[in-house]
Amino acid sequence: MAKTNKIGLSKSEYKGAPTTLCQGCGHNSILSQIIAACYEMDMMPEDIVKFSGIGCSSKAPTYMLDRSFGFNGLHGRMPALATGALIGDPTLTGLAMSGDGDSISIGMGQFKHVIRRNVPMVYIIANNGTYGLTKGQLSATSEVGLTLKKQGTNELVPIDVCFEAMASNATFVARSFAGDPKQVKTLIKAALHHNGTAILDIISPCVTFNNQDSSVHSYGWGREHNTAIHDLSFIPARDEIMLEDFEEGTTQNVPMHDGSSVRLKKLDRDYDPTNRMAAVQIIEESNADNLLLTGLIYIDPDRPSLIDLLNMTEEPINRLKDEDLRPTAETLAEINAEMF
Ligand SMILES: Cc1ncc(C[n+]2csc(CCOP(=O)(O)OP(=O)(O)O)c2C)c(N)n1
Ligand code: SF4
Ligand SMILES: [Mg+2]
Repeated sequence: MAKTNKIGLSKSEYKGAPTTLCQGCGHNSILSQIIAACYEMDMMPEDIVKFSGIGCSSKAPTYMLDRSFGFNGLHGRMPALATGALIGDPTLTGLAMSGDGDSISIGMGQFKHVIRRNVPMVYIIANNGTYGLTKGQLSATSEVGLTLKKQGTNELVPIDVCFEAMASNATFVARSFAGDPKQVKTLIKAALHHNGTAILDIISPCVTFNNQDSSVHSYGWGREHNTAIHDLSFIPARDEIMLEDFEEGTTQNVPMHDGSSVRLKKLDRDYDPTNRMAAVQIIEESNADNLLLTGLIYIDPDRPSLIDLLNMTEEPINRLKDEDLRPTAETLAEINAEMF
């Protein structure tokens, strides 16, 4: 008998079709952590809706959660369809997977606006600094000096995913590395409980087109330069936090809107992820110091999401019947009268 979680599902019930991504691709490792997080958090797959655009990263949702809803949209246009779908049914948990090309090149406008609206969804950017699916062109996150077989050397300054998210007033910004599965899983768990857009920039090496040790999106560089800001754990609402578990002065507990919390244990630096200025500064500093700084960079658990602001009906609008939606003749007459 396979082991099951609290809702009686085995881990294999969170899987999808067999992957067609290259062996060793960072995206495969992110998929395994999403599957593990949803299983461990006892999530019902049918309560999740997956979104993606175009790219190897955007193909990836096919290889997980095959009992969940899913929508594979146009290149770079996933945030708009996710916004519409989640307004249609805000009871679903939105889980988006995209790439640096999909979100930061062609989809940059959509990326910034979904963040500004704080649409409640997990938004993973599997960032490999290249267009993997179309065979290795430079992307908007490729570093200056990166030389790829197909395009030669990049001379343009890269766009930093986390910095752009901060500039758009994101309420959850984290960076991780596909080579650090434990941290990836913890951040996914926290992101799934955030009431707003949770941006996860995960460095996810493309082993076929951009994995030379000198590349900042390679396994070699990541392992060499990965520096965690803190040690993270996620505590679901059902697991009461025992105060005596806290070593005073060395841990910080960030409560989330649903009663769960993120617990941060200090490592080398004294860093508070609820401080916006500190977040902007740490992103800039880590780039200047050539570090892959990973962890929860910023969180604001209190800002209302788009769904909170829209004052939605109790019943999701995709389940309302015609008679609930159609105004009566008297109401229409009143509206018309107000206009003259
Ligand atoms: C409108 C449009 N332009 C260009 C393409 C070609 N195209 C397909 S995937 C892709 C880049 C994907 O890169 P990324 O999002 O980084 O995904 P990866 O494959 O690296 O995971 C491009 C340019 C397309 N499908 N549609
Ligand atoms: S081409 Fe690159 S990004 Fe695409 S599946 Fe292969 S390793 Fe992954
Ligand atoms: Mg890419």
